[in-house]
Amino acid sequence: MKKIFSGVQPTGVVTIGNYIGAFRQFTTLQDEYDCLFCIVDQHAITVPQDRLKLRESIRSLAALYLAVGIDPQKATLFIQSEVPAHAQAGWIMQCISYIGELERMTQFKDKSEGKDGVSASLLTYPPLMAADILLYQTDIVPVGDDQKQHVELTRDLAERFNKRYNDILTIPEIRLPKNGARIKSLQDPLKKMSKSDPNKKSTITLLDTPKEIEKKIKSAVTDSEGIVAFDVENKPGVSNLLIIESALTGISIEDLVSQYEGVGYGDFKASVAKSVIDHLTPIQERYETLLHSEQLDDILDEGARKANAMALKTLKKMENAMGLGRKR
Ligand code: ATP
Ligand code: LTN
Repeated sequence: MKKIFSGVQPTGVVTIGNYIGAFRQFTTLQDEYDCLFCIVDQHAITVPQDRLKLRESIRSLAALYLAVGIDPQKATLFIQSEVPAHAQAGWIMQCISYIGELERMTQFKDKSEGKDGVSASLLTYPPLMAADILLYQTDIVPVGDDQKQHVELTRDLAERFNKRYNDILTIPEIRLPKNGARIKSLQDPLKKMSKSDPNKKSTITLLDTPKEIEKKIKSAVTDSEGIVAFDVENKPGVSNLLIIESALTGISIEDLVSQYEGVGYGDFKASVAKSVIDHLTPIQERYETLLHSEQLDDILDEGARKANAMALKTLKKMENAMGLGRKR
């Protein structure tokens, strides 16, 4: 079976952007592939995090993975910091990365531009992500559009390693969702929806109440035309809402647009909100049961055990090829 690896940062509650762009694919992929899903807490600390909130986010994210339908019998769910090989292989990947290529990453530029005291880890984030992926000899990485550059760098680093040392690492492919690879902020539809956005009105999280969802969609930025049509360039706000509704209901954008003929923005938004609420309600019910269960800890323990065994195999091969330590 081909291998899939993907990671999500525990940096706040998962948004419908994360869900549509990444999470949702995970549940269908687990039937066909050997899947590993990782809570990448070491990536989260590249920017300062509150200790208690980070702990809470890790647990919440684990429960959400399961609530959306990840089945621990089929997929391995684990926490990055519980598998030390990630940091070890991350260091090796840093050693074969060039500063220039890391400085060219748009995520680094976005997160560091104009800021004082930028951590070194914000720059070396992609080599750690490469390690995450390469340790499991991953074939496919399902992510949203914003991660394309990082997966391309991972491929370059794997090829570089294989050429320089030994043909050890599998070169992974990226898999983008057909629909909704980049859901936009509700307040600025030119920016991506991001779970760490300080403006809570910009995002809908998987744990928002129906009231919150209605309110946020009602205040979503649109335009003054008053016609529901799909035109990403000229009507980014309306188009974003159409993409969200289409992704959650499975109804095509064309069909939605014809349904909304002659309908004003007020009713359009109410209907989008209803679709979002209907989709999220069963997920939220499952989440509440899982969050405080012992079962959640058992699943994470077993996930870490399996991931450790797999990751160590590749790490040893890499260290041997490079001459690190003693031969094992
Ligand atoms: P942060 O705000 O902390 O950077 P994020 O919202 O960008 O977080 P990540 O944890 O970095 O989320 O990403 C988790 C997954 O969700 C990744 O596969 C990423 O590509 C995808 N993703 C993130 N934002 C969006 C979005 N707006 N639309 C579609 N997919 C997204
Ligand atoms: N960088 C990703 C999170 C991430 C990831 C990974 C995704 C870390 N390691 C490995 C896929 C595979 C992000 O910010 N979305």
